[in-house]
Amino acid sequence: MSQAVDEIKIGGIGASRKRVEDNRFIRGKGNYTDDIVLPGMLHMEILRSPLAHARIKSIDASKAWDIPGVHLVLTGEMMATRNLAWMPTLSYDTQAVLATDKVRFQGQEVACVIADDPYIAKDACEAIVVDYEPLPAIVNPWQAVADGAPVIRDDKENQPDNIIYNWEVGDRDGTERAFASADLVSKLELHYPRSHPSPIECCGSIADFNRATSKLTVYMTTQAPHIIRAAVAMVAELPEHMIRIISPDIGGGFGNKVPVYPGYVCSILASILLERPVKWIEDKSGNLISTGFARDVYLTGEMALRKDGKILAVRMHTDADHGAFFSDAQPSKFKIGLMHSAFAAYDIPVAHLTARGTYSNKAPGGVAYRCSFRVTEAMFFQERMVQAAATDLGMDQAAFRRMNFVRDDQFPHRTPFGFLLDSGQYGKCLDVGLKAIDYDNFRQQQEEARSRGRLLGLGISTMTEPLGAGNSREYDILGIKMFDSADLKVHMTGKAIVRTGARGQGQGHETTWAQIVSHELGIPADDIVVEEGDTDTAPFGMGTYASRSTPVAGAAVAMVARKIRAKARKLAAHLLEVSEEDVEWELGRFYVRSAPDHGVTIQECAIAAYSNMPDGMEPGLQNTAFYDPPNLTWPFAVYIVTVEVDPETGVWDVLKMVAVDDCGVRINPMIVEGQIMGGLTEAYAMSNMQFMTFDADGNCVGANYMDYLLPTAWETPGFELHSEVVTPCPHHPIGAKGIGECAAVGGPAAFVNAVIDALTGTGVRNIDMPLLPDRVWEAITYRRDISGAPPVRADD
Ligand code: MCN
Ligand code: CUM
Repeated sequence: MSQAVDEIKIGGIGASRKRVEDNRFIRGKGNYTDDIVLPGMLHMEILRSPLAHARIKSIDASKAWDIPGVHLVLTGEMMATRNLAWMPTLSYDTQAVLATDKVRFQGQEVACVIADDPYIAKDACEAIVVDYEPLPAIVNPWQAVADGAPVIRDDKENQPDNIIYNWEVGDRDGTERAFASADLVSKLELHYPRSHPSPIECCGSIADFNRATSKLTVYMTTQAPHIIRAAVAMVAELPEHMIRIISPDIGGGFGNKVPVYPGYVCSILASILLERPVKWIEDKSGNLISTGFARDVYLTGEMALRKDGKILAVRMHTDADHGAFFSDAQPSKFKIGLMHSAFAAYDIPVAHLTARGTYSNKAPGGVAYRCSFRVTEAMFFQERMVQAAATDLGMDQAAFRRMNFVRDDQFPHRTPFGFLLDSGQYGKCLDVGLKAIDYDNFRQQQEEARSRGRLLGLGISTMTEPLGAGNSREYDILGIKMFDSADLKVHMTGKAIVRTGARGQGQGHETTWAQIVSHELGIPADDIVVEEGDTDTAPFGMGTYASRSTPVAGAAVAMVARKIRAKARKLAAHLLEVSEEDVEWELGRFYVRSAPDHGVTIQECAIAAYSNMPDGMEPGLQNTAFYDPPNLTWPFAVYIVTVEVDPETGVWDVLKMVAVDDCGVRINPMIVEGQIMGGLTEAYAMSNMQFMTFDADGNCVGANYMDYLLPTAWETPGFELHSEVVTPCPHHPIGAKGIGECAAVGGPAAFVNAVIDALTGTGVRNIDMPLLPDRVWEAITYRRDISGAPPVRADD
């Protein structure tokens, strides 16, 4: 007699199942790109430009060719003969693969050497003599648009200046009118500095072209293998079915592994030319100086306020410094990503956003480091602006937010920029957070401490993040609609394999996708293997970024499991000798409605699909589901931090941090908590210690791990996580919303707000991140705002 199974026991939704991938990771048995060794494999190294902006007068590679063990030296000139000196970017721009005419940022790829081993290749790179004629460098948007500024992209026709786009969204006139009727207008200006994801594993690829079969296999650190396959097909003009992209284990992505990098393209061309596998593994400095930059936006805005605290309108302007090539990976329709998600959680009648993108002599930016397309900047500005407005009004920080939040009964809520929020309980999240931090009590302590010259501060930050692009109506990358798919095969013994087009980089997909199948079918999670990352076997998907995997691929997993269940129901009816309408489902089994004891397990249905199917039924138990989400999912979070600032040194310490995240139904609560802790750690690092900027010559200052500090367990504060608020996503098959980035998105403003709050009375409105001690000290001592915008003096 069969029985329903216990969902938590079989590792279904809600089970804090240990991550199955960790079995190999913690034993050192992961299989990363650099672990792969192919017979006859050669090694590639890249020569990078020491200058930020310079004309290339000549490149002499003869000495490199002479070094024993060197097989090939690639230069821009050679790439050009194959039409590969330039490649298209994901934002309809072009990017140099290897420089031909000019170098446009420090660290730009100038030449590649392919040799027997990486050391020979590196030495040979140093033997290449490049004659540069230096040009003035541009390191911020004001220099970019100044009269007489050198045109960085003189390679492009119809590009007379350094402006990439001017974009706007919202209601300009309505916003004007609302401002005219305001009692008070509050203003804020800040710079969100460049930041870098710095995953432990750098980027890399092994291209393996087989002349006999015409097949190109590329092992590659990519978060989006199918998109890369399409890009390689277009760039290298190879037929797509002859390209196989394999993304093996990834040692952290955080957005760094979304773009197409010159190193990938060069290794592919080298393998085609040499007919041998060619491996390129980026070194740490190469990774830090040339790939994966995020942010670098200047944000200004104004808020129109009524005396009682009601927000009447918001006006925002963004100047985005994209570096030398506009290579953002983002939906085509939105020039500045989802910046217009700013203020979504607040019930604001009308708003207007303008954005201008400019080129500079910096590495291409726009990788949305742990961020759904610029939402991090949007939420940072939002929460810094909200704090400034409450301060200007003389209102309590929590009360001001509560008064303006979208209320529970307003969902689905249309924002002034046109998004449709799905669901949420913002007030409740705030209540939980305030209680956890003991808000009223802390405010009292703060007063008392102040009277004794001690500076305590409390910072609140909230965030709501549009996660799960598409729907395909509005979201595409280079015209390819954004949706995902999942493939599920149930073997005859009831074990299964599920594959998706997503590609986890440490998020735990191998654990959680199995849990979704368990939830839908009652098959124990341990009986289900998850596979991602091989374009020859995985179904199509847009990849893993923007925390879109659960909202889209995860939904596809649920939907394909439901298709399997529908077929299993027919098999059950056949086995139970009743009509399908008389069959009921409970987790793991079908039974006869009128005789509940009379049932069959899902495993019995599986074997029947191979051994005892009804006449006329297609045998087997496997299927594919494509999922085009009807809307984005909108998780919400409240982060509250208390700090103490030392007025003598500017050093600040976190006293306590609480996080209240509502990401709808949690598939695996432990994994969700891990995601939040990781995100908060990165948020802390960005706000506190990660310093990387540019001097007037375009030198990347701080492109080393002495200045750009990676947080360790030693300095990272503890976090108190709260999971009691759960608002299921109404349009997601299992009610889940994304979570992967939320804490990195909403976290930074909490830390900065706390430090600024500690400085109450000094008149300081803003200190740009990172809030290094010297900046905080200077703000306190001279009672002034501190800008971190480049250029800085080279000795800073
Ligand atoms: N999850 C869950 N319940 C939910 C939501 C998510 O159990 N309601 C689980 C998921 O099933 C998945 C994990 O949490 O195992 C993250 O899911 P999701 O929010 O869908 O995010 P993605 O899987 O799409 O991951 C992308 C996101 C991004 S964009 C960045 S950047 C980032 C992040 O994940 N990079 C990471 N977290 C990272 N974590 C690690 N370890 N390494 C990275 O490179
Ligand atoms: Cu946007 S960094 Mo993540 O989206 O890969």
